[in-house]
Amino acid sequence: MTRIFSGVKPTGHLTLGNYLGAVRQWVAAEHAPDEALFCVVDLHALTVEHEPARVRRLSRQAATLLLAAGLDPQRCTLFVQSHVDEHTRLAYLLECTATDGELRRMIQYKEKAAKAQAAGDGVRLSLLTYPVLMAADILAYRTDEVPVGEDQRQHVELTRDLAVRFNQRYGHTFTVPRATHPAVAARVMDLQEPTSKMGKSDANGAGIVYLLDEPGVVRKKVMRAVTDSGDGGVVYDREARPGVANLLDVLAACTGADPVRLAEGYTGYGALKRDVADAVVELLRPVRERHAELAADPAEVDKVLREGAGRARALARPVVDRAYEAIGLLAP
Ligand code: AQP
Repeated sequence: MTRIFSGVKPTGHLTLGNYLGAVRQWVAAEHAPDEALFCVVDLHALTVEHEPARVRRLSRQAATLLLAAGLDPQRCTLFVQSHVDEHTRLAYLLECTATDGELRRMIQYKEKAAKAQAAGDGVRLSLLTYPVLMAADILAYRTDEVPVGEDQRQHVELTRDLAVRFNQRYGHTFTVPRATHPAVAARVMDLQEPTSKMGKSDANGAGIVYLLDEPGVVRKKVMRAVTDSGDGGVVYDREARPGVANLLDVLAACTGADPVRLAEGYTGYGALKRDVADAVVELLRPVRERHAELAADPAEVDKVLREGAGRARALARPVVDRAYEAIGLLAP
């Protein structure tokens, strides 16, 4: 049986990028005969400037949205990272396995550290070490597959390196996981800045479609999406025409069609944008509706998270205990 693990950071409201790049794969995975664990990785949200009450609110909202998107607590384990101490226990051992140099090479660290410095904020040490905590999240469950968007490729590579290194030094302890990405829309771009990823913590919401945006707001954002200059018509070219390629990718992901073939059906951007807006509104409609129902009963969501944490802890504890013993620590 394949074991699947993935997570989402409560750093903002979930976006279309999160949905197409990750969450939709998670929902599909729980219907396969696999064992799947999904996590609101709240500790990762503390690596940049944060407001405590907002992180708490967004954590419950993310869990509610994951349920609304179709995760079924009878088929998967849904929990909050900070509820399972094994993640931080294991992270320390992996910090003793990773090197400063390999963490400083992480693209997200470089980008976010530069952003924090530009804003006059200090760069939190946890921003540097967070990929190690992410490795612990994954390795604690002897995960086989990590369904993520393209932007997480480098972090999963690091996780693999750490698993291999730990196993070689201290004896076989961890499964070496692999990342999986959707065939299209593995990297949904910002509608206003189509050379940058659509990220939920970005300041300018105009280029970001949030899962809970009203249909009218979704339409406005899509219709105002930046397209590319040039009179080459509608063609799929990610390098030369990133804005149009992004819209085609989103439409392809919503309809199951091929983005290159889709481009052949359009002569102008207006019709393309209208179709993208319709498709996204329809894709998100059931998620918004279900979210409204679930959000009315937060105690039920909290119960799912509590039970999920119990199941997760039971899986992670023996793996982390084994790692403690393997690395040379005396059992209590
Ligand atoms: N634009 C995207 N396209 C495809 N997949 C995406 N993911 C995120 N953005 C896109 C995937 O969604 C999962 C959860 O993402 P996350 O919570 O780790 O990160 P985020 O939504 O991108 O939020 P932030 O705070 O803006 O973080 P940074 O800037 O650090 O990425 C992941 O599987 C991710 O790949």
